[in-house]
Amino acid sequence: MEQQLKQLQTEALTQIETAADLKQLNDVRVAYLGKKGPVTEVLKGMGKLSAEERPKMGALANEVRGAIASAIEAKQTTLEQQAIQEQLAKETVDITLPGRPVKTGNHHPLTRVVEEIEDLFIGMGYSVAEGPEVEKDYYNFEALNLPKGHPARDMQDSFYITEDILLRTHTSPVQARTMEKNTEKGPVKIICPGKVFRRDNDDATHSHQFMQIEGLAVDENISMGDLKGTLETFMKKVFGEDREIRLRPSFFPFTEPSVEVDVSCMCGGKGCNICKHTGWIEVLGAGMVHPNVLEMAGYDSEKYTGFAFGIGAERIAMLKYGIDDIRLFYTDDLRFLKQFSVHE
Ligand code: FA5
Repeated sequence: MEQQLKQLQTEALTQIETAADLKQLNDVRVAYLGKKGPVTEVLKGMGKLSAEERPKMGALANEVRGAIASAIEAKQTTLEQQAIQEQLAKETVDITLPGRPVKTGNHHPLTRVVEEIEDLFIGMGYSVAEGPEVEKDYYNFEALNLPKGHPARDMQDSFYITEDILLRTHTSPVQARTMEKNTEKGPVKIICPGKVFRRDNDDATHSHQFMQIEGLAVDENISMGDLKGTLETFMKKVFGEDREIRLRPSFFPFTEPSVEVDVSCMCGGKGCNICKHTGWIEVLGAGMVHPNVLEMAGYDSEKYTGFAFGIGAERIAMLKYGIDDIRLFYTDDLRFLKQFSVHE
C-alpha cells in the first residue's frame, strides 16, 4: 500500500508539472484529490492491514494528499502569473502612436472684454457689485429719478413681466440698490457688469439682450474732472495710449450734467466707415449722479457728489476686435468663436 501511495504521488506530481493551463491543472486536482480519486481507492484496502500499520498508512495518505495539494497550489500561482504576463504582452500600449487631440474651449470674446474691464477697475480701487436681471420698476426707473409716466422712460423700451416687475433695461438700478444698502451712507466705488434687455429690433449694432458695465463713485468733492480722468484711463488701457476721449452734452434723468462719451477712431481722425467719417465713436453714457438719486437712496446730496457711467460692453468688444455685427456674439458660430482661442 505504501508503494501504491508513493507511486500515486509521483504520477500526480508529474502531471501537475506538465499541466499546460489552469483547466488541465483542475482536471489533475479532480482526478487525484476528488472523493472517488485513487488515494481514496487505495485507502479502501486499509481494512486488510494490521492495527499497527493502519495509522501509519493513514498518515502517509494525508502526506501524499498534502504534497499533491501544495504542488497544485504552487503550479496554479505560476500559471496565473503566466496568464497575466501573456495578457499584458498582448495589451501593450504603443506609445509611439500619435495621440488624439483634446479640444479645449476658450472664453467668449465678450467675457474676455468684461473681465479685462473688471480687472482694470479693480486696480483703481473699485469692487464688483451685482443686481437682479428681473428687476422692480422702482429700482429700474423710480429710484433713478424716472417716476411713473415720465416721458424719458420711452428712451428704453422695456419687457414688462407685471406692472411693477420688468427685465432690467440697464445696469443703473444697481447704483440705487448699492447706495440704498450702504447703511453708513459713505463713499462707494463699484462697477457692475451684467445682462440688460430692451425691446430694440436686432440689427448690426443693436440687440434685444446686451451687456452693460455700470460704474459708480460717490464721495465728498467728486467732480466731473474725476469722471473724465477715470474714463480717459479706462479708454487708454483698453484701446491704447494714443486714443483720446471727448465728452458731449447729453440727457439722462439720473445724472446732471449728463454726457455721451466718444473715443477717437483707430483711423486716427482721417475718417472711415466705422466712425462714419467723423473720427469719433460713441461708447457710453455718463454724468454726475443727480441729487434726487442720492437723496432717494438716503444720501446727503449737500455733502456727497458722485459720477456714474454705463458702458455698452459689446460696443467695446466690437471696436477692440474689429467685429462689425453685434449678432455674432449671440449666435454661437464656432468659426467666429474659434478666432478668439488662446490655444491655437
Ligand atoms: C444707459 O443705459 C444709461 N443707463 C447709461 C448711464 C449710466 C448714463 C450711468 C449715465 C450714468 P444708453 O441707453 O445710452 O444709456 O445705453 C448705454 C450704452 O449701451 C450705449 O452707449 C450703447 O453702447 C449700449 N446700448 C444701448 N442699447 C443697445 C442695444 N440695443 N444693443 C447693444 N448695445 C446697446
